[in-house]
Amino acid sequence: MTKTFKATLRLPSPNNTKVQVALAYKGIPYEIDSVTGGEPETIAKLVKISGQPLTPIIEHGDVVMFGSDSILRYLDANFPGPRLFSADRDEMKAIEGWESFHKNELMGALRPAFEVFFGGMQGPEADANIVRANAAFYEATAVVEKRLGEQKEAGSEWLVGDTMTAADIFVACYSGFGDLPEGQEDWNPLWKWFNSKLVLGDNRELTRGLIHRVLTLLPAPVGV
Ligand SMILES: N[C@@H](CCC(=O)N[C@@H](CS)C(=O)NCC(=O)O)C(=O)O
Repeated sequence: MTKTFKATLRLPSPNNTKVQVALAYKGIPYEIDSVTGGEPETIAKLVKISGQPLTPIIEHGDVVMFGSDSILRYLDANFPGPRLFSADRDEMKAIEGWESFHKNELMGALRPAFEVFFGGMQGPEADANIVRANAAFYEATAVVEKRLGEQKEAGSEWLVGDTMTAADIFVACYSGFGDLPEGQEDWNPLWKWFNSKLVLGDNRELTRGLIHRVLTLLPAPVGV
């Protein structure tokens, strides 16, 4: 009997959309339990499932996992379909390099903007944070654009190798805040707000294309 696959997600947060894109790419059917906010009952529920309070969490038969990047590895090691990681040593290291890049450079760039949205910051302090986020985001996406330029020369439209991998998912789910595919900005207030504040900017056409190719795999999300 096929084991059911359940994903407990706080959408549209990017660690959660990473899992949704990976599930769609691999063609794995799943049920979503969508949670919002941090009410004590919600936290108690997440801790009861996985022993910790953050999402994403997945349940697959008797297996419970948390941590988006671990979940992507679990999906790749246990399900057929297109690969998220690579059998090639250099490509695997490159994918892990983008994993580190999205957590440090991209998330670091976006942090001041998250502080405004979730911290209720207003006025000149908020404006300064948005300027800082845009400057850091533009600098970080220069690295993505450069790599995609090299890949284009080599005949690929992806960050590593010739097909979409976890590297593209990591980068696109975070960079999407700067340029969502047409219409997706209306899916939830978080994306609408980011869409009005954060810009991908000029000379980012390859990055824009990557974001859109990856994020079109998302089913319509619910959430903040
Ligand atoms: N390293 C974890 C981070 C998980 C995480 O920070 N989840 C956020 C949503 S993106 C969360 O649950 N936040 C709720 C909170 O901070 O209370 C992962 O990659 O999944």
